[in-house]
Amino acid sequence: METRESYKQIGYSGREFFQQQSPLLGNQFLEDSALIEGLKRVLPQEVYSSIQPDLVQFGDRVVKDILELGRQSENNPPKLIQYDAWGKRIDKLVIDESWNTLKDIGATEGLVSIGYERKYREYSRVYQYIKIYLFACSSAVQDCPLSMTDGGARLLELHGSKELMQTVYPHLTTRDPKQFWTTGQWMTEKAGGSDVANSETIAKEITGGQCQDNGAGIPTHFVSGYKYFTSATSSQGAMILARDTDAQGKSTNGSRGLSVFYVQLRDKNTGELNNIKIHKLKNKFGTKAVPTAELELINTPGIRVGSKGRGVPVIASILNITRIHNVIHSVSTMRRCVAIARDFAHRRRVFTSTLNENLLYLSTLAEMELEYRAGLQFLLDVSLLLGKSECNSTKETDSLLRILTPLSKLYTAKQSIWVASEAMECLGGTGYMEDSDLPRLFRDTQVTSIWEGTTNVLSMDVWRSIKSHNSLKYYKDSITARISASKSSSSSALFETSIKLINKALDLIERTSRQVMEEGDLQFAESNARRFSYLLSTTYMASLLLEQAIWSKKPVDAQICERWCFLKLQNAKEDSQSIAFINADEKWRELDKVLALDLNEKGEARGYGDYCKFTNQPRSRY
Ligand code: MFK
Repeated sequence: METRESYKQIGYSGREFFQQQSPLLGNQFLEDSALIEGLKRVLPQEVYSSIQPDLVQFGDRVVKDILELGRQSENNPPKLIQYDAWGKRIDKLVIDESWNTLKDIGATEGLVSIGYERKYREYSRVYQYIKIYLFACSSAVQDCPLSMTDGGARLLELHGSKELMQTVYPHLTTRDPKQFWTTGQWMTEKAGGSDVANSETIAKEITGGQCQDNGAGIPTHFVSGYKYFTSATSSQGAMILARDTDAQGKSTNGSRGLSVFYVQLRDKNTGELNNIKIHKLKNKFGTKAVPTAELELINTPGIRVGSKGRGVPVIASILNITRIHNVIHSVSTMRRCVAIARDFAHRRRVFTSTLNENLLYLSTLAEMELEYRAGLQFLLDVSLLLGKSECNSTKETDSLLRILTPLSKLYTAKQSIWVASEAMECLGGTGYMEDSDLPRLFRDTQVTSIWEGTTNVLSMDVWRSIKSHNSLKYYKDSITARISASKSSSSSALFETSIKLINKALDLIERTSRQVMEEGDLQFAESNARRFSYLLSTTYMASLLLEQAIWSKKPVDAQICERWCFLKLQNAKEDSQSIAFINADEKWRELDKVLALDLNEKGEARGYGDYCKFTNQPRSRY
């Protein structure tokens, strides 16, 4: 194929030097075969046909203007100017215009609104979240404020007063960029991150009309306290956790004393902060364009949302949304990393061949792609469940969503960190260089295992969901339903090994949960919580890959499911040690190639080259 760049360049000395071509990216929807197949499975045909053109246009934008804006935002991170030349405290946040433009794009593309317009009923969430998935890695993590805005809209829908639904909700769910607001979620304090029961921020009831309508309605409380991490401080509003105090200053300890308050950050006329001092912008490992601050609220007017003392369950309605956004970001990172490493495989010649013929490179890339595909299935599944739960809540859907939200969040975060790290290695020394963009992707996804609850905190939340929602029953039911479907499928013979391994994993899950739930072995539960969550996640993902294979009827999808089970569920065998070597026979190596290069049925590779095969447009530098 013709290439735009030559492998050779003439140096100033007149000598010829080798010049490596950089990887390119094409339309991020059209080149994502696993996504297209997955969407076709989970969506009714008419919904898929209706949204497909929008996904095609957006898949193009995310490697063009959006990518450029994201890069600009990264290169111009936010700054805080605390004092003016005359010593007056101003706490001015200086935000690059590109960041605001990305927010505007978020509005016009419907990245929050699609989920609330519900044009496609329970399928709306899948549509919305796949758009954000396309956006995330190009957007300098603009998906962070959008995720909290999404959570804020859901919180208002569930717990907001009529007034807040009229004043704030329309701003969070509009497509008009001039009207669009984002909201933050301010929980974390120095004394309480995971353990929010230690929160010190207080809220005093306002009496006697001391406060005027500030754009969101008449404030009910003055909120005071120190918040240690406030993501997206450029937002217009925030949902804040604070402790109610009475006139004598008395309050209830623990999480039962907490409520949620909506705060309007800036004065609607002057644009100045409403009794808020920004003490510093956080010096973070990644997400550099996101203005995360440490700040103090000093009698900041707020409006209580939801019932008094129910702050944790009320704010959990945000957490349960933002945790799914975490899944989106993690899966998006895996996909972007694989896309870069795949294109590079076709361009990089080492030893005697290009990397697309190097067995070891293919094997590594195949494992990365496998992680991505399993993560993608998890994302599609929880997005659909969320849509179902919102449109037609049932005990089964809600309980399943309750356990799968922490599971998908904690597992995909770890997957993406591994995949991003491998992708850097795939590009060798250049992958470690800042301008290769791989370090940014790595740093930005490292936080997904910390944001919105660490792996350990979420593993304990899984046990909580089993206890409070009987969620393990619905979890097991959904897996056994897929196993039953595979048995009645015309290609059932292809699934035998997978089913054997899934059943073994289910046995181990059963024994573990019995030891905890029936024998009350809480120390065993706590010390094994992370291992148990991983087992629950990998087993569930195996069942989703099985469902995809049953649907597609493609033998290669059955092999992909089997590969996953083999690599991830072997440890479910009581006696097994992890296998040191795999019998990588011809069949195994062939699947490596299919996964690594995304070969179609004719054996043609996808996702590489100078021109996108689907649009004939030049592919973009990422
Ligand atoms: C691109 C992606 C962008 C992501 C956004 C980035 C922004 C980043 C900003 C942040 O990181 S914000 C900080 C996030 N912080 C956390 O996620 C806190 C982690 N800690 C937990 O999740 C703890 O488990 C929790 C604070 C919930 C524990 O609180 P408690 O009060 O000690 O728990 P408890 O007593 O078990 O639960 C209190 C109530 O809440 C119970 O209801 P009931 O009173 O009716 O029994 C629980 O059932 C309910 N609850 C807890 N977790 C829930 C929940 N309800 C529904 N869903 C949940 N997940």
